[in-house]
Amino acid sequence: MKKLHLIASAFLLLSPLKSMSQNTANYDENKVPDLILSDPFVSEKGKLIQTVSEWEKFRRPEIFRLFQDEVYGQIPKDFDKISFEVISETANPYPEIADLEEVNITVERNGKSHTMRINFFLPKTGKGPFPVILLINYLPKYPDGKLADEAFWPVPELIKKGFATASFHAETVAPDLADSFQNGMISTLYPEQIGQANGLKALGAWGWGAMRAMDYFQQHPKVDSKKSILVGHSRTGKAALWASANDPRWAFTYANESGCGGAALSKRKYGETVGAINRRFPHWFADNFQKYNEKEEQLPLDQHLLPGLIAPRAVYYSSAKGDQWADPKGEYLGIQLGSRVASEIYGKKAVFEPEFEALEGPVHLESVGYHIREGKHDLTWKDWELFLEFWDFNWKR
Ligand code: GTR
Repeated sequence: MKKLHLIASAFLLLSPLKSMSQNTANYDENKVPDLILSDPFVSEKGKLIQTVSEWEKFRRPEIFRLFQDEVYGQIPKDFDKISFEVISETANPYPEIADLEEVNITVERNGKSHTMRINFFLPKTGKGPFPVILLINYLPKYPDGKLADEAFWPVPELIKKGFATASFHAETVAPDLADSFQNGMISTLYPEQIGQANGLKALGAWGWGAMRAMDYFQQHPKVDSKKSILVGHSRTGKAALWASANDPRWAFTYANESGCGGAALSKRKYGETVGAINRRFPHWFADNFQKYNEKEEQLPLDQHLLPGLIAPRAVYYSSAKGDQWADPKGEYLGIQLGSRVASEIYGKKAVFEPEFEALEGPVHLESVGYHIREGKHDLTWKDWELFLEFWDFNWKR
């Protein structure tokens, strides 16, 4: 068994590893270093954190700042005006069961404006207000101009279960490309962020997009925005987690196979590493995150501290056995250790008991949950089904 140390902060130096591809990455548990992880319940000044007010006043802001400055970059909250326009551009693929609202959301700041688009389906049956699921989709938008069969997004199934559901494509907020990610809302609305070592990057921009969608839901008479779920797969799972850490309006956050820089512990260096992700996707994370390429042990935090930023709201992770690049065990440890804020500070019944290797099925607890399934990297109906069981368990309890 690997040793796991929890200390207030850790600065260890190990010999640098070369940049890794999926083929050359480490998949050997024996080569995973002993983990030295910061203790969520000891402040930077060494104070023991035991109560909700100590957590919310001292420790949570410290951890939030570390993620903001060292990992994801800022998500600016200010703007001058937001407006919504429902347009009709695309045929509704599900006219029998759902109404479609294609919504242009226009945000203005300092005399400039950016318009993003959400595609929003509401059940035809029932009066509402409906719980709402938002998926951040990173695949190129509107294949063939149709909204049916959008990847990862099982609209008819969700509608039949009584949810309203929306999606937006990352590129309507910020393109997913290293040389043009700033050409969306970043350069238009927040140009001062460009070049800052902790400035807004693509993951934060997509999270900002989710917040603007929430602005729309909050004023919508048919939406119960208190019953809201933010979902992301893989890169947008990372974005969803950071968005939810920034915006307490999300009741549930579901990150599927979000891997390195999302659910998984960076210090394990298993599968995708900080150096590998920063080199392939230099536009996703804060520039500061590059400091830890091949030096994960120098990170003053790890991803086990992320669920605590969302607590006591619900957070759910999932993995796939065939997705070793995302490090399923590291994802599990991220939520297992991260759930301690829900259980020890907020008193939720959220103690993750089983060891990863002994898991026999989904772990569905009060406000935190996890599953791992067979198969490869993907967001499948099986994932949605298990997540929705977790949702039912938590709302109906
Ligand atoms: C991979 C990347 C992962 C993950 C994935 C995805 O290439 O290495 O971190 O985000 O893409 O988004 O599908």
